[in-house]
Amino acid sequence: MIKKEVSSAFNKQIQHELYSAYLYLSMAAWMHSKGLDGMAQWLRVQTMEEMAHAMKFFDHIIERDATVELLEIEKPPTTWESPLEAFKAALGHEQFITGKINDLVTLSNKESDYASNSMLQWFIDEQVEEESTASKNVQMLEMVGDSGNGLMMVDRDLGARAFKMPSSKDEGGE
Ligand code: OFO
Repeated sequence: MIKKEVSSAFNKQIQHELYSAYLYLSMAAWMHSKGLDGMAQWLRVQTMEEMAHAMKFFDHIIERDATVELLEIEKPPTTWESPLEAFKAALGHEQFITGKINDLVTLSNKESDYASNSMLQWFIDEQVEEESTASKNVQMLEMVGDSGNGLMMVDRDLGARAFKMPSSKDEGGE
């Protein structure tokens, strides 16, 4: 059985992960509206990864005999000044999520909840990857600046991303 304080914090994290999915889906919609279908594809895959993250917390709560309570999801922004600004916002959001995961680790340590702590280690590693990928996208877009050709190349590159369905609860995607 999981302590109430931990399960409440995990329910809150489901909300954060679902907001991440919502945010990236909104960015994908905006990219499509600008004809940047490759960047939209990358963000659509990211949306599915975020859903998988939310489901990891969902499953953990259920497995520990507690109750999932879905909380309200805020409306995300719908427009950005440029693809660069959108990806900068994505990086800032990932840094925010890393802070939330770190807080959960601190809580699980305080409560001596070793099972939760073990599950959270996957997220610690995942956030390193999430921030690194988001940061690379920002760097690429900063490099191409206003070049239409450069933007098209980045669009093609990001469009190659495909979603890998997690094969077990220990895998959350690529
Ligand atoms: Fe769930 O890692 Fe991004 O937000």
